[in-house]
Amino acid sequence: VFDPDTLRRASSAYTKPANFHPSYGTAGFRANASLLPSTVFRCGLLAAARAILLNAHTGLMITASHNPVEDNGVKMVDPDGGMMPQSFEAVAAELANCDDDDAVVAVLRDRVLGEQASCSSPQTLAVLVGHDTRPSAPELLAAALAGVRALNVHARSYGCVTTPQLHFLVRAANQLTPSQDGPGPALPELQVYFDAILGAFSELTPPPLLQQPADGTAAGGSDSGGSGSGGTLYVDCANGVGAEQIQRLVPALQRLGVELRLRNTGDPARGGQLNHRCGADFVQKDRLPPTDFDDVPAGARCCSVDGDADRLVYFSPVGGGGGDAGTATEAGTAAAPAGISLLDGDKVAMLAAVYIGDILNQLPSELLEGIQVCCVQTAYANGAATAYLRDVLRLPTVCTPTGVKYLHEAAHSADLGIYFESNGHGTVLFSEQLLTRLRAAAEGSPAARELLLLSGLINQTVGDAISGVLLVELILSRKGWTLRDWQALYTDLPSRQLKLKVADRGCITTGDAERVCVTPAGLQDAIQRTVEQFPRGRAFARPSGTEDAVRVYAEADTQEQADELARRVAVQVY
Ligand code: NG1
Ligand code: ZN
Repeated sequence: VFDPDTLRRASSAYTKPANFHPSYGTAGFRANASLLPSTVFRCGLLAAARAILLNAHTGLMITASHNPVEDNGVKMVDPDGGMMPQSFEAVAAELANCDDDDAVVAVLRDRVLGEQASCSSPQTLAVLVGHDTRPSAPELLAAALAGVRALNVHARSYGCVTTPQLHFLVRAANQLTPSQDGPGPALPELQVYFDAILGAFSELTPPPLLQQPADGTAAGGSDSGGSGSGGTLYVDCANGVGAEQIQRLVPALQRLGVELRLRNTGDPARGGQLNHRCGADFVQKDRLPPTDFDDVPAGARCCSVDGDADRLVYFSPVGGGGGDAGTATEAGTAAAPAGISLLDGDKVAMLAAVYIGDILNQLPSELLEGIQVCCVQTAYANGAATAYLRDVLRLPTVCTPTGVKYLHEAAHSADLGIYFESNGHGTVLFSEQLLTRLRAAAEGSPAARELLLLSGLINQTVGDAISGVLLVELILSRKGWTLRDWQALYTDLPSRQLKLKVADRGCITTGDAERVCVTPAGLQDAIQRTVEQFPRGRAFARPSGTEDAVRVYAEADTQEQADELARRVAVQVY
């Protein structure tokens, strides 16, 4: 498996820039793309090594998600489709930081492969690789493939796919029975992803309506009408990988009478740039409609995904053309003064929780014996969402630090774990114990069948905007809700986020799931004293794990107060 000379030769084509010191953060390795070829090559080595160590297929996704187009990144995927365990992050960083080829060989042999270095390489293992639409993708893909092949492991590129699709494929690959045909290992095609997700969706939805409106407009271009289902859904694809993939949902959504209109699809003729004034991160943080939405009427049902389509938020444009702007604001987003009425990841989580709650209430009680349901949030969850969970839904709630790996792990420890970051990244996880019970009960209980099908519709490996759109549309249709009805579940407290450039973000360390500052001494006391002056005030500051910045979050009774609280905390941080 391990030939030092081959490895050294391959590595010599990918020299690490001298002053570059990558670390594996919440988003994997991420940096300006020009710095990354050596890092991605070494991740190729590492993914191949992990495949050998675990005797299973692994994956690599090349993307910088919602970050600017000139950045890129790489994230490792484990055989179950989940993220690489945190215990492996230090050695990943060590490998990425090696200054020369000899060090790369040594770290890989001694720190990663160990005894396996002397075994022969199995011919049946593969590393599955995907990438987003960034111009740097081809060069970094070549680096990843070279890394995998340097360890004599099969490398399979799936081209431009969403991050959740790649995670799904890695899991699916490990569930296939190995075949002896052909030169390489048997691997799934992308179609298995659509077969699974759309298959579950079509079983959950009635057959297509016999009388579709001929021009697709009869159900109304706006969500402001009384009927919750059908109508037009405008999708902001962030000029990223989502555009091509979401197009494939068109026939499925027609089953609900929903017509998709895709915007920011990366069409060169329209000149839009990846994540630039568009995409889920922009919409959620700036609370503005994305570019390419000028003609979308106020009150229309819209959603936005990020560059690699693992985040999803919904929104309605407010104001401008009149429409039901006033009502939308009244219904819930005092935090969105002009521009949009936002339904963020918290709202998606609550919608899922309400619907799943409805189903759980219909299940035979013995099926739920000993079954634990929980909802996982971070400090960024709006206080009103947390209160709604606690007081109305009465669901156990867990707060974890920012970063999907923490939320995922917490959700995984329940039988049914609902987790979403406010920025729209999340999913619903089902335990094997619950699935086994649901399978056994499905024939006699429509509710058990429904929940079982939901587990097939919802990506079980990571948050997935594609499966998220289907889930939200299904629930709105089932409940006959408009965005206004959904928004009215609870009223968000006005909030404000700030991003501060500071000399050394490392000065700030936090505790209690990032809700309090531990260092520097005195900062937390100062924040606390300030917060106490604001009715319903809450605020925290934490170093970003993905950018060289400190983030401040504040919420309070009114937008002016939330802005003022954020500003005062920012002064204390500087
Ligand atoms: P940082 O930069 O650590 O705040 C951001 C998001 C996270 C998560 C990661 C990974 C916010 C406030 N933070 O992390 O939720 O999505 O990126 O992509 O949105
Ligand atoms: Zn993303």
